Order: sequence, then structure tokens, then C-alpha cells
Amino acid sequence: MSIFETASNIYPRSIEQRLQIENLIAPAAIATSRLTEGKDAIAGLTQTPKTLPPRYFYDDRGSQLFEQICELPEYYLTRTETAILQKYATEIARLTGACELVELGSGSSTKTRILLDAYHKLGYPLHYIPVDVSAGILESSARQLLADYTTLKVRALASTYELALERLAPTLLPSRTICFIGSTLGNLTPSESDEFFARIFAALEVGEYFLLGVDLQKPKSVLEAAYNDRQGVTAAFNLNMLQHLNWRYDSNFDLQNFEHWAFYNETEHQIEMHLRSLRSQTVQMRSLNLAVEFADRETIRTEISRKFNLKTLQQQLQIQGLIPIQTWTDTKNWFGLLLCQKK
Ligand code: AVI
Repeated sequence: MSIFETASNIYPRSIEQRLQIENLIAPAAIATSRLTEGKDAIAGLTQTPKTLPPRYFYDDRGSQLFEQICELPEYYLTRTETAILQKYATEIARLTGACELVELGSGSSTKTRILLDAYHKLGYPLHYIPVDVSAGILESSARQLLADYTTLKVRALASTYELALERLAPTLLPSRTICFIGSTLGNLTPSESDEFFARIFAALEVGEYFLLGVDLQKPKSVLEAAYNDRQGVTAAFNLNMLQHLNWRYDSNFDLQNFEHWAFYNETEHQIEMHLRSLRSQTVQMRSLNLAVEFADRETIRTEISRKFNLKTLQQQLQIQGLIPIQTWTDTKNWFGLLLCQKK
């Protein structure tokens, strides 16, 4: 019996016994969310140029479309990061030792399985805390994982990253690793990233870990193809944000009146995704009490996807007290995986 084994994980327990789900963003869960809900959309749509936060991509349909994007031939990010994880997961597990895995933006948790397998092979207990705003995907992937890993314990948080990081209970395992893979960091502005790193720092104890996956700078043609796929899945993902707003805020965006536009901004090293209005029009967002005027060809920027330089990023992490202890890339240097430790 290893030092981590106890009677309760030698005899397999049922999925229900090993699953805890908490919804931190259900309307009734936080009184204050009712007051602030929609303020970000109002702020973005009343400024020039117009913007919307990428969080509005991820209703259940948006999350499904994102899963499809990850399979697209042009979208190299997921495949490349997966290959790096497959190659180095055991090394990651050895470096961190037994630890609780917290994953921010867990989605379908596909890549997590590679890490779980590595920890399992080393005989470490499996404690996993997936965090996602899409409660549907969160629960179905947690149940699937629990069926496949009979000793796994899951505490699933339907939550924003901020709330979840504040609500992490002390871990029962020797350490904790917060995973933020998939290059979601790229969807934050530089100042949002700094704030985010500060939250990660605050959520970790000294000696605990932060695993970060980021997309790296590369030729424009490769980047633009990844966000303008030939099957139009990225376009559908972008346009679905309007459908989501229609539902959430009783609005009347007509999807026929907008088109997807994505390009690489070489000065800022970021892909920008926009929705372009195909005519001058007024959209009513009834539950926000807002009428939004669009000029013909005016755009809403829905996402930035920053592409990183590894050295610069390592320095930024270091400044934030998250010390990069190991960095892995693929042979083309297209994607980077960094393991950092709180000092
Ligand atoms: C979630 N995030 C890392 C994706 C990205 O590549 O920035 C979102 C995405 N947008 C369009 N395609 C994928």
C-alpha cells in the first residue's frame, strides 16, 4: 500500500460519492452578480471602438463549437500543446510530486487526462478541481472522467476564474498545481494578465505550482489560417456570441446582419476577432435597457488572442513571484508550456 492509499480509495466508491459540484454563478448564488451582470456588455458596446468580453462566447453551444475548433486542421494550438503534454507529463508529475490539480477553463478536460495518467502511473492520488463557466460541459466531462478513473475525486466549480481562485479550500494533498493551459492567457490584455498572475500568486502557497500553456509568435499566414478556417467553424463560434446575447439579455441581434473578421495585428502580436455590421442598424438589448447603433461596416472586437515571446513571458512571471522552473516547446517552437513555482 503506498503512503497515499487509504481504505476509501482501495475500495472504489461510486461516481456520486467522488463528485462534488458547486455552481458559483447560478443567478441565486451571488446577490451581487445580479447588479453587475451585463455591465461589461454595456461598457463595451457604448465605447468606440466597440468591444465585447470573450466570456460571452461560452454558452453551451459556444463551448461545443470551441471543441470543434480544437479539431480543425488549421487550428494547430490544441494538437501541438497535446503533443508537448504527452511527451513531458511524467516529467511534470515528477517535478510537482503528488498534488491537487486545479484547471481553469477546463472545458471537456481532454488534455487533463494526459496529466491524470502521469500522476496515476507514479502512484499519486488524483484530486481534480475543474473550473468552467459552462455548467453543462463541466458536469458531463466530470462524470466521464470519474467513470474512467475509479479513484479520482472531483470538485467541479461552475465559476469564473476570479471566484474559483478565491474559493479554493486548503488542499488535502502535499501540493497544488493550478493549470491554465490552451493559451487562454492570450485572451487577456497585458494588464488583465498581470492581475490574473497576482490572483494565481495569492491562491497558491509558497512552493506550489502554476502550469501555463501559451501560443507563441509565428508567421502571420499560419496564424490567420487558424482563425479563418475553411469550414467556417470559427465564424460560427464568433457569431454565436450574438445569439448568446439575444438569449441572455433579451436582444434582437440578427446574425444575418453581421460577419466574422479575424486578422493578425503584427504590432501588438495578437489575433483580433471582430464581428462586422453589414449595414447601419440599431439593436435593442431589452433587459439591459440599451439601444446599440451600428454604422455600416462598424465592428465589435470580440477577442484578442495574444501570441507570446517565451523570454518576455518568463520575465513577467518571475516579476509576479511565479518562478518558471521548466519550459517545454515543440520542434517548431509554436507552443510553450511553462511550469512555475511560487517563491
Ligand atoms: C480559448 N482561446 C485560447 C482560443 C484562442 O485561440 O484564442 C479561442 C478561440 N478563438 C477563436 N478560435 C479559438
